[in-house]
Amino acid sequence: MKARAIILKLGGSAITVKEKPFTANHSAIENLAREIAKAKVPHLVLVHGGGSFGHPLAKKYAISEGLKDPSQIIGFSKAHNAMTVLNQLVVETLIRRNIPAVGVAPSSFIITKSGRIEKMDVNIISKILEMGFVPVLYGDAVLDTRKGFTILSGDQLVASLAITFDADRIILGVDVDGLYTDDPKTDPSAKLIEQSKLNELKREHSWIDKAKVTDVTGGMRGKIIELIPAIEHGTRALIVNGTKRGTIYRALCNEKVKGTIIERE
Ligand code: IP8
Repeated sequence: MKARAIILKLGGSAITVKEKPFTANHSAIENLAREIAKAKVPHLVLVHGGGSFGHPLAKKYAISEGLKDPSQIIGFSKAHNAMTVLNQLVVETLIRRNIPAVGVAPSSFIITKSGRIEKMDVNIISKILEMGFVPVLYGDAVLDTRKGFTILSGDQLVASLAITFDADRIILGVDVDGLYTDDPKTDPSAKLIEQSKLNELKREHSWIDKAKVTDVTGGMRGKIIELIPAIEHGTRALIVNGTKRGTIYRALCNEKVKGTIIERE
């Protein structure tokens, strides 16, 4: 039987130094590349976030709000370009580990409508996977049929790819151990939710159903909300700490690992 795809998202918080604009966390990228190389999983799709490359420019030029003023146009180019720089860094590090990585710009095959993916030409990604390459995509500044342009988050992209490729699992590598009952960075009594069925999660955490994707930008809650369509489709989501050594390797190999697993049933 053909192995189902695994979609691995390397969060911007795990691969860049968030508080320092345009600063990559080289040692973290090196570690991740080593673990990905060691795990050798077939049909792997990589997606990375923007971290301190894409986000400062996206914010400065209000790219998510769409084209409202001509002064934003150069900002779209800058935000997209910053992401290609980070992507190149990630791809080069993977290639050094002998992983046949191929960077693909989401803005070259995706168009959104009011911030949501409207058209996605996945033929190239299918062919890349079929040939045994590892496509490396990212959250990007993309064109939008209503707003002119916007920011497509890596999380929305991950869910959409998981559905398109009927992925076995999504692994989100972030800078905390998983989904907590509260923000563990500000609330030390927050507890890690280790395993959850989507319905239980929705029952216990009202923010999941009530919030609209657009109201919850970024943060763990925004990520979970983005993943819901893929989980409903039947893809398991695993949220782990991508900054802890060995975690991504174990998650890729389907070994037990500290984190949050969310599944349909
Ligand atoms: O870090 C956003 O991707 P994310 C990418 O996955 C840009 O939300 C360009 C800010």
